[in-house]
Amino acid sequence: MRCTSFLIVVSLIITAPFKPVFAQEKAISLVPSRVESDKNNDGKVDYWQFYTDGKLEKIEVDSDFDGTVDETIYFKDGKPYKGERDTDKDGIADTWLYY
Ligand SMILES: [Ca+2]
Ligand SMILES: [Ca+2]
Repeated sequence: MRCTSFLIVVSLIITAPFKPVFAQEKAISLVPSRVESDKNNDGKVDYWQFYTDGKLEKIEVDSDFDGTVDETIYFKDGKPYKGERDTDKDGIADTWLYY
């Protein structure tokens, strides 16, 4: 009986359809959606680049390193088209730049 069970298991393994297993069956995107930098080397991120499908969409900057974004630059087709700045540090943009 034991031998029969063993033979059944072995025959199932042998006749099972072979499917190779690859380490990475899913395609891994190497294009970042966000890049962060610490421009003043204080250990806190103060510069962000945002990408969609590999295209730069927006840059945010904390130019005075107080932990709050105070400048945003928007991109279209890889070129800047609009910028916003919060110069009085109230959290609301008060200066707009058009490229
Ligand atoms: Ca920093
Ligand atoms: Ca700031």
